[in-house]
Amino acid sequence: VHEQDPQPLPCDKDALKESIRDALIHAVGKDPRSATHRDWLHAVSYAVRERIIERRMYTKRLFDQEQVKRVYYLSMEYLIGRMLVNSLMNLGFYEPCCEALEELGTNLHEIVEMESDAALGNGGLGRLAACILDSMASQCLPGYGYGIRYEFGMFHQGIEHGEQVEHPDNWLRYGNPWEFPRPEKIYPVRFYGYLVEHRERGEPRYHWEDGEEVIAMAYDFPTPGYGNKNVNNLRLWAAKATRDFDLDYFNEGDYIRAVQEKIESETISMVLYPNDATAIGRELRLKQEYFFVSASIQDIVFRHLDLGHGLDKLPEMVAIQLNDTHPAIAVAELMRLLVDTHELPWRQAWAITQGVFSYTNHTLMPEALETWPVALMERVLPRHMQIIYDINFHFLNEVRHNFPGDNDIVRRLSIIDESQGRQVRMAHLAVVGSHMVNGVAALHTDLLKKHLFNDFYRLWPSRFVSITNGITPRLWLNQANPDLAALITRHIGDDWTMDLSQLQRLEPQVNDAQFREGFAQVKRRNKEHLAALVKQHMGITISPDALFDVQIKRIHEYKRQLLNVLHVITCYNRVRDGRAKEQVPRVTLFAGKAAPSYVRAKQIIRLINDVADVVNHDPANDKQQVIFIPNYDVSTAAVIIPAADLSEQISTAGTEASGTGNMKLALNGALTIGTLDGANIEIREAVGEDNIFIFGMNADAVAQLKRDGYRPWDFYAANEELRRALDMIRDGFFSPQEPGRYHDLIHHLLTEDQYMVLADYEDYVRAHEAVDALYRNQEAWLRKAMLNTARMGYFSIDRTVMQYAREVWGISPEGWV
Ligand code: DL6
Repeated sequence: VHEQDPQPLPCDKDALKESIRDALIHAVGKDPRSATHRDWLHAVSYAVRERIIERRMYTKRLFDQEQVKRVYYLSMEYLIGRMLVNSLMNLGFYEPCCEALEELGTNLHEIVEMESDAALGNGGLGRLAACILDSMASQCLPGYGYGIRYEFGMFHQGIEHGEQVEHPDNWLRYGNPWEFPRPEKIYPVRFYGYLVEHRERGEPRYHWEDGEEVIAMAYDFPTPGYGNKNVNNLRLWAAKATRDFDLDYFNEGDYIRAVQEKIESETISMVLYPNDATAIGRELRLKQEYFFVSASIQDIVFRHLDLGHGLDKLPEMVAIQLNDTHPAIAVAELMRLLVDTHELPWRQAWAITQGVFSYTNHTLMPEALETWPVALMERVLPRHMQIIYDINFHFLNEVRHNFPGDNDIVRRLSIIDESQGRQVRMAHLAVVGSHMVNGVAALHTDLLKKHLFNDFYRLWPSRFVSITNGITPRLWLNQANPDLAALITRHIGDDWTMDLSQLQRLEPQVNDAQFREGFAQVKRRNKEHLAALVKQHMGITISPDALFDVQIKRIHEYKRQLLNVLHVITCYNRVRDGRAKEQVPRVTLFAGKAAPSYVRAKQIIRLINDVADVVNHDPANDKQQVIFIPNYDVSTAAVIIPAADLSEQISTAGTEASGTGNMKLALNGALTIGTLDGANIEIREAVGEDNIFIFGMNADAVAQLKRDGYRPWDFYAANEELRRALDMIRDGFFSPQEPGRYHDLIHHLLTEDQYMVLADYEDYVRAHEAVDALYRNQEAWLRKAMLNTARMGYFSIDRTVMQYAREVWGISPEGWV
């Protein structure tokens, strides 16, 4: 604290009350007597952010002074959710703030509902980025996030006549108290244009000229850590026109044309592409990627130099993590800055670049792997294309040296894919430009080494590590499930919030009837809470006595919501046949968005709703309800997860890189029914195989069946219940007004069934019978649910981040403050 600094603002109830009232009048401009919930929301947020920004300044000074190595996380997506309660809990202001608001005649629970989710991401990848930011701040690690300040985040999903309709997410409409615009923090970003070559001291040098220049302007989102005074920063870039109006056009009297250029530049950061697990391949997407990468790399280099370090010290002071390949162009951008702007020799620049970057792969799915046509790259980023050629030239020389005479491996490893038009393989650029590459679960990393990156692995085995994903216990247990958090804290204290392995101390409590009772009551209340939400938003009454069977995630064929639907129909048929005596009453809950252009995923949503319509309205069916909760987002997840009994993690083995919903649900005491895919394998190891329902083929069996020639028809022919369910869908039983609605879907399943739904059906139904049997014994179920919670400590994001810190970023707790 410097002498001239003001005293830090006090954080007791009275001080908060004063600040809130002051903010309401002076910042929001409202009379307390007529203020709405939204006005109060903004007033509280301003009162809280004043205190956050103070801590941010101290944190920055400390990191500068201590000359710490900084970590920069580059991600196209951050799925943050609401910020007020998270900030209050991290800062320890939650209780005093509740009291302050009570005294001001309002109530925190009501006003938080007015806050929009910051939904700047699609799913797992973006949520992981948000968890990593929380962990870095909470563990006092000097970690900065960089991304895009999308004007429109993930679309709002409506369901009309059973179908998904997309509405724009205008999350900034009422202003955003959590961001600090930095109009002075701007960087130019160039696109298109051409290169001018000249020679300096015999060396060729390039000038990238003309084209289109856009300004990237910073918006800072300070991110407070939990239970400490550390506040890190997430810097998101917005695109601004270089000149607000093109003066030439303006002077010529063409006012509209003058404004048009401004609008076109600013579209770059306008909207998040709502695609999960598919590469987009659009020019605007490439521009988004380069836009935020260029601004971030310029900012990182500027800060490094500003702190007085030489460029040779970059790898010592800076680690940059590439969250998937979306920011992979950063490798070429740093090379451009080092070679063209700072005039470093190529070899030195390359050593620095490789020393700085590391890359996380999040998918094996071929359709998600980014490639860009060389022609497009040449046009949009001519200098980068040239740098990529040079990187590839040096790299392929190394390959030839290591595998003399093997031209095939050269072709396979090349950054340029020549097989179907010339394409830049962004994953190859990321691997070549990084010193470490990681997968996000043990199986996933294994498959990366065996298949996708096998040649790279043979070349550089020590470059590959596995770092299993994690989740933040601050949001996914402490905040989302306050009653369970309080129960746990009463028994083992609250150290678990920062050391989740402490949960194992709950294991002995499994034999304590009182604890079991407490655990059961918490689950019951959470189910009532979810039932109230379903009633409020959908007008449907569901009974908390039923088993809540939950599948919440993006709608995608590989995640196999269809398998779940087939089981629902099978159970329904058993009810109709009077063969459902053993079945426990169930509510099968689905939630998730489909990419707007993904026709089959949207059809799956429609099918779920069609099946729900029939099953829920059959008066003879007292065993089943099917619910599709619209607009799945972080806030909805925080209500569903604590209420779940059963967690559906049923992707085809070898397709889900890790999953993180599986972790959130198990931590909150849901039992998993799942395949041996992604992190499910490690969850099984952690919770014990008696406490999880595993079914279906493993990744080897899937690969074998594919090699042998998979014939889904054989499975259809061999299983009567499966046949009946598929026939009902195909023949319009669930869509009588349009009997042919699902012809194509069923035809596809019977002829292709790429994700082997039919092959895993029988074992899935068997596993569900085991679920029913266990659920009938409530005490046995409860014990297993508690063991799940007690044994999930390993899946804390703090463990994940610590592993990155030590194994990838080259920093250890001793290295930061
Ligand atoms: O690593 C976070 C998350 C994993 O848990 C999911 O299994 C995986 O599907 C997801 N990957 C993507 C891929 N997008 N791209 N590219 O979202 O990452």
